[in-house]
Amino acid sequence: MTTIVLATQNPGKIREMRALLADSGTEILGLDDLGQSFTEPDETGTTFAENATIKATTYARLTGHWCLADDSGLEVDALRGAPGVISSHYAFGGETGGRAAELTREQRDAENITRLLNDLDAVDIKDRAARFVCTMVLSDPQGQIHATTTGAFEGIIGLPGDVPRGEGGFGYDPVFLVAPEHTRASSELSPDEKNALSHRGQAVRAMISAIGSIPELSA
Ligand code: ITT
Repeated sequence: MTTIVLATQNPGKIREMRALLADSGTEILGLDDLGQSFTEPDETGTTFAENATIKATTYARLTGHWCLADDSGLEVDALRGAPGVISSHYAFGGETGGRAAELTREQRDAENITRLLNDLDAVDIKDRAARFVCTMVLSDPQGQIHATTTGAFEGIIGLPGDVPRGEGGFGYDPVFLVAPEHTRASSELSPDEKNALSHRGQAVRAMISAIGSIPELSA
């Protein structure tokens, strides 16, 4: 069985991707399973595809394994697509150093949510459409790309007082009300429900189908 390493340092993504890839016919490892620590590559791209490519190819060359990377984020229509590729560090203007580097991931997520709700303060509920998007890239150990897949998950950003809520997921899930009902935040879905609907679930399912036509991985 060929090994695929999940090229992400985000535990929320690892949890979801492991569940989604359980029946992929490949051995799935996280970076943590390799017994060494890795410096995160700079995500200098301006698109999700560019950043997913940077992560997949960098970690593939460093680990010597096939690597699957996820680059994802939240796009809010009223903010002309922001936070977009800087979703993980939105409250810090996209800066990964300085104060952002001293905080935990959970603290950064909380500051990102506060910033988002403030930015949308004057925006009516009917104009709060948003979506999570995801691009996944699969690289071989030499850094050659073999597949790129995408997914999108539609919803709206809830009004302060109604959100944040729920305990599941990560990132912006506590403020993202899932379309078409907009009655539940994605943090209120079970892991299986979120994976069935989400941008990441869609991208992984397309990736499993792509893996099926790569001879080295489907043997
Ligand atoms: P890696 O680069 O190590 O994979 P990261 O968290 O830095 O981890 P990204 O640069 O792709 O990853 O940023 C994705 C951000 O978008 C993530 O930190 C969340 O803020 C947000 N996001 C993506 N998918 C999400 C989801 O399913 N639920 C909630 N927020 C999500």
